[in-house]
Amino acid sequence: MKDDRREGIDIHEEAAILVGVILPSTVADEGDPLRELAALAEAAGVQVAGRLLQQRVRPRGRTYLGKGKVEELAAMVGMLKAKVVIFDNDLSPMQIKSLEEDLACKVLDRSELILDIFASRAATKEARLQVEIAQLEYTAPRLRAMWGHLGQVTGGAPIGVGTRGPGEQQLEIDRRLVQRRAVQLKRNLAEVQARRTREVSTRRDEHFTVGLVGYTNAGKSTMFNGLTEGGAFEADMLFATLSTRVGSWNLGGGNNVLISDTVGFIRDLPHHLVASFKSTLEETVYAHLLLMILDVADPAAARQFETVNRVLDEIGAVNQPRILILNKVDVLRTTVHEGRVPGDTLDAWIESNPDAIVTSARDGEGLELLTNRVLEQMRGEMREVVLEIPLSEGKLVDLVEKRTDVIDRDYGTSGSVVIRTRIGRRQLEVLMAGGPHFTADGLQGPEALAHLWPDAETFRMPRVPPHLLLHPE
Ligand SMILES: Nc1nc2c(ncn2[C@@H]2O[C@H](COP(=O)(O)OP(=O)(O)OP(=O)(O)O)[C@@H](O)[C@H]2O)c(=O)[nH]1
Ligand SMILES: [Mg+2]
Repeated sequence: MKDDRREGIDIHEEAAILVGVILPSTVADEGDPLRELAALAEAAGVQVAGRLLQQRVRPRGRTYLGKGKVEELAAMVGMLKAKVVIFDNDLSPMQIKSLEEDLACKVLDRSELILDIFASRAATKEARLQVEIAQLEYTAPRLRAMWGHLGQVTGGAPIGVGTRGPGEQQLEIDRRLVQRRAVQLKRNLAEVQARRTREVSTRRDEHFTVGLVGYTNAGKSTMFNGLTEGGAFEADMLFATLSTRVGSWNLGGGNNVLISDTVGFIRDLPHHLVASFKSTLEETVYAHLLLMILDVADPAAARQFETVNRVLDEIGAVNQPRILILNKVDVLRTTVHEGRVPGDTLDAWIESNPDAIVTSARDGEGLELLTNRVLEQMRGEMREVVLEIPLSEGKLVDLVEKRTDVIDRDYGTSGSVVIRTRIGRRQLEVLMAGGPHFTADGLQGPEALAHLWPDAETFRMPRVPPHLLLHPE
């Protein structure tokens, strides 16, 4: 039999067999357990030729699958002329090696597939660096033999999944080269990121920033385009967006905010990828407000919601208010999923999240409501306040003049300016985040906020309707 084990392979256009091992701990998508893997495979450009599922109490050590199933799979590979087998489960290096021997074809796991999609989509220098580092770190320790073309190690091209080749004896040298390469890439990335961090923090200081977050394919880019001048790539495939785009969103009445569209989340995102993409997500972490977009028509919406929350926790985006957006409501209206009445689903989400906004980013439905809500959020509840700001804080004075409704001002002789203005709670919060440079009604920082807005509404986190909970408390 011809040996199709990975040797500088390219998985695009290849016939693939998808394999899922369902363990007791597996929280499968409703309906088809391999639905998301199939969508990922499609996004990677693979032709899905067959599927294989097995239920097991625990994975079999050597091959993950049971012995009989491996034989069945080998027969499928031959019959369907498959070139690659893709597992929904994460495999150890040994398991990949054993499976490739038994099946005589390439074997990838879910994380590698995701990395491959990222590698083929990465368009900016930063994204390319991030993906390559993640690939080096995820792939390197699992190599039975490193890719043959060492040129890539120093060449700088992203190393595609499956570019592992033969050369067992090269392993040690390769490992060292990989490490050196990773160090070098991280240094380059650190430079790019330092610049980005400065940009992000400047934007945050000077504007109200809104971050779009959500599961991949939820409609973030479509929403972004609907709210701004557009320009974001939207497509019905997973991970259409890989880098962050920032646009100006006019809320009316001369109020503009900056809104960012970024990479989507997915369950079990390879650990290294999360780490590498931290800076892409920085825009999100530091946004003043998050718009959490949910494809409410997706049968796996509850699980996707939980994933998004988990990733937000992981990257430390936990302090800002979030508005839940129930998107693709047009789909809910026109389809009936597996006997569930769609209206009930929407009602349940709204009941659990009375502040949620129902939208169809595609049709523009709900965007006006969303715009008004964000305007309210941006300003916060308004109060008339007397601010005393040292004249040395020119930038701060400038911001107050530009963004609040100034009633009068007095450039006294004390070295500070006294401004009476109408200002929203959130606006004052943002100004105070810059440091204890001024007083509001004679008070500083949290004291001023507590004094001016004694019963400010605390923010309610969005939540999954109880009956849709996957892990009920
Ligand atoms: N029917 C319907 N389709 C929508 C809606 N919003 C987005 N879509 C479609 O859903 C698909 C994904 O939309 P995107 O905006 O690319 O999704 P995304 O969240 O940016 O996805 P990634 O960039 O892959 O994370 C596209 O085919 C959109 O046309 C909606 O409200 N209704
Ligand atoms: Mg997108």
